[in-house]
Amino acid sequence: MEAKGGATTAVAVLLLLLVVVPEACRAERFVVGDAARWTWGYNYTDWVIRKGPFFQNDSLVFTYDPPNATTHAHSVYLMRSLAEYQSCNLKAAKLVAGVMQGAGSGYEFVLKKRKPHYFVCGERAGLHCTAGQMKFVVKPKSSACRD
Ligand SMILES: [Cu+2]
Repeated sequence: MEAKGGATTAVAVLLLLLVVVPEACRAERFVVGDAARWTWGYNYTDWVIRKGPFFQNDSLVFTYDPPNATTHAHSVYLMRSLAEYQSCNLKAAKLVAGVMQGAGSGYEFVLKKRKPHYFVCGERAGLHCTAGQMKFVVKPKSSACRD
């Protein structure tokens, strides 16, 4: 009887901990595309749906090889608007990480602002964005734990 009561108490404490410490309180680090990394032809919109939701102060890590004889060069740009994102129009886009910055452990972008982030690859004048599917939108949610 006593042992059963102890087990019940342990379960109650565990449940309390789960309620008090929600998972979203921790900032997380995501490697964009996981094993596929940042590359031509991968569906990053699906990746975002699988990995989300994202929270403020989470970080996205872009890893890609520097230009060489066997791989395409890649880069990371932020679009200013949904329209520019949809059309892959890079004229007003902001360079976030150049072709060399994805090497090694990659380029880490911290999602500091609670606004839509329109990420695209800017190579080949937008071709990697249009035909290569190298684009995705992330809108971090706020978390009471981080405010
Ligand atoms: Cu690219």
